[in-house]
Amino acid sequence: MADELVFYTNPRSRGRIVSWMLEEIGQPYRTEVLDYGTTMKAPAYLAINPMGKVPALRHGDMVVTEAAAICAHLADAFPQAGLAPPPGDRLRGPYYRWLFFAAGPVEAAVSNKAFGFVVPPEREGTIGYGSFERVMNTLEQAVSGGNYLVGDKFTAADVYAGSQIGFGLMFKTFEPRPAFQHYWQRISARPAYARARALDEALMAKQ
Ligand SMILES: N[C@@H](CCC(=O)N[C@@H](CS)C(=O)NCC(=O)O)C(=O)O
Repeated sequence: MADELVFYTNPRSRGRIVSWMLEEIGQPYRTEVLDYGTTMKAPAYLAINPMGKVPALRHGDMVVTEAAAICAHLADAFPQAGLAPPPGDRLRGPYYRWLFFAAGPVEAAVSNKAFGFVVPPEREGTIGYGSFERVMNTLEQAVSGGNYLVGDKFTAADVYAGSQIGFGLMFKTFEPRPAFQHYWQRISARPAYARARALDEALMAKQ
């Protein structure tokens, strides 16, 4: 099938972000579970993602890796789901802004803090995220303006950035600020999130 969607994942991974996005899109897809250290590093999968990491998506003859890129691709490939402002729309800029902010500065700042890497204050002007505090403050402001990150509609930016916030609150790598908690409660109440979670829990039960 030319446009088949194949989702490569492990239920204990960032693949959960893509599970949620796929459920929001509502198109049929096939899931292939990869195991850490074995099938994830086998030649067959390295041909799909040389990083040997999940998630990855095959859409027809095209491969997309990186959870944020997969979310953005799916939103554009299935515009009927209404998960991205169309190109040319004035909200397309802010949509890119929060997707990239979450995949770049947020991911880096949170990972570095979790692993104890400290950026010397005099180098904050050089490192892309500045400081963990500045990233938290900026994201807090972004989720405080309305129900969603972009305009008044839920988008793929909420799936991706919201997942970072949800994981962060769960693993305590994010500060439990009320704005993050309220935003996460709001977006994780979506039926597609519940469906994705149930699918991932079922995959975990099989492991
Ligand atoms: N930047 C990638 C990160 C993917 C990633 O690090 N995945 C982890 C699981 S959450 C993984 O596959 N680790 C296996 C390994 O590196 O061996 C994305 O956002 O999709």
